[in-house]
Amino acid sequence: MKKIQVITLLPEIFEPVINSSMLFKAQKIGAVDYQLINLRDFGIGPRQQVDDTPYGGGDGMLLMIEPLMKAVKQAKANDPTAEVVLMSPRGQTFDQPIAEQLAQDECGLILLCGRYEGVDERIMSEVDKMISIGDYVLTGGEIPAMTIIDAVTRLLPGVLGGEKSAEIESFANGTKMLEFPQYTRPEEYQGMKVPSVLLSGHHGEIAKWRDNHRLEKNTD
Ligand code: 4HQ
Repeated sequence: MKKIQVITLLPEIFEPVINSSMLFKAQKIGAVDYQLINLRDFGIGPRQQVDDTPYGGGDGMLLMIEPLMKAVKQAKANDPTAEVVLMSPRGQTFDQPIAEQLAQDECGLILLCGRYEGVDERIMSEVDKMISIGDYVLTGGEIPAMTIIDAVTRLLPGVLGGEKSAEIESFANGTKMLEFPQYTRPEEYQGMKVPSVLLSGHHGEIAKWRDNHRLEKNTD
């Protein structure tokens, strides 16, 4: 069972994602356990403050070290061997091999989601790695964390059902190939026909056609 804890100011936005079909099923079969930790619960004072202005000046607010540290400590108490991952544009860019590695690792995950202009740098003393989902600036680490949760969970044993996926899907052979074109009913729609070989029942011919029609990644 893969344990994934998420530290966030917006735990509620994870609910519809982790309760959607594939991720819900993954929990049901015991492949994964998600735990949402609300950073606000570790806020300071009567207002449960979690953010403050940066020393030295500058725009926006930073998440303060004290609430971050308390939240991470609690997550580590729940799962002492878990790896702490900070969502950050400074991190390694997330890809399928990283997803596979995270899915295979025995240890749990603690996904730390920043908001505002980021986190007090001193939290790095608790962070094992940083992951970025790409070179663009988001308002928070929640969408990156959901991306990792989705990509990792579907790779856990039993989740996709059968032994499907791995070989057939994109990236599986290490080359950046996308899937072959696929069709379902009807055989003809507004004059657009399904390639006849796919209706032929000749498995060898179908495999050959699919291999010849794999769509290469668009690099423009
Ligand atoms: N962030 N991949 C969270 C990102 C980001 C990304 C900027 C991280 C804002 C608060 N995270 N801070 N790209 O844009 O992971």
